[in-house]
Amino acid sequence: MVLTELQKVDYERDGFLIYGHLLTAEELEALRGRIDALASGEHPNADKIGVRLEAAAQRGELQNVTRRDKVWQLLDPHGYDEVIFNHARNPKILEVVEQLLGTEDIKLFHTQTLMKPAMHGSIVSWHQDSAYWTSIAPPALVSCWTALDDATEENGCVRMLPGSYKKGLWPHERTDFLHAQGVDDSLAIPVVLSAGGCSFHHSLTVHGSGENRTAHRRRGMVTSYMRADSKWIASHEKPDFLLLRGREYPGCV
Ligand SMILES: O=C(O)CCC(=O)C(=O)O
Repeated sequence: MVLTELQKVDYERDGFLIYGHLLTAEELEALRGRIDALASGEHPNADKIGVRLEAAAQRGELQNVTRRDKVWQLLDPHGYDEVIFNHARNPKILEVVEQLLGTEDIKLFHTQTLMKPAMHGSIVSWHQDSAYWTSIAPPALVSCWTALDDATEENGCVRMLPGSYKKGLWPHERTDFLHAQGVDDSLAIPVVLSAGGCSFHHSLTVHGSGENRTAHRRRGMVTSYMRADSKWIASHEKPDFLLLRGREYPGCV
């Protein structure tokens, strides 16, 4: 999975790369099955994983909807399932991440699945990941966004603001979530992907996604990586981050 010069130039200019097809049909099916089992409660670890429900479900408005389709986000699903863990360390993804991070020394920062169910999937506000991930310096992580379903403009694909990562940290308003201020959304690029395709983005790239009012689900599996020589700059205790490639650095994450 060696990136072409053009792909590297695109990433350097935009702060994201719409890579396209990456998973095999078998990898995709296996991943979908485990994600759905965790969301629906049928997985042996379903009661252990952190889950955020759709806002409408939290307000008690989705009465006739299955448990699976009330879920908005699964937190760190790689910690609860081997297939998802293997996806997070898929060599095809790590090879791209290595080129984008500029090092073979790579640690896993975290993973999440954003489910975006059919008919009532809600938005992800404009944000920079590093506005959330203030414990890691430098703010230069790379995420791989894997489409588990076709991601279209209609069903709420991710939208990226090209070049936004070059301006450092943008101001964010805080509610339950962070909302980047001053975004001109007419400049945003939709990341349209077929199921099994991937995009990669820098943690300072402003991005978000719209609602899903279509009859088609839009699940996205996000795996986020950092250089092993990154620093932990929070006052609370550092968790153990898994080394996926290369070597550890003393005093670093
Ligand atoms: O999947 C989405 O809608 C948003 C994804 C996102 O915010 C991320 O990958 O950091």
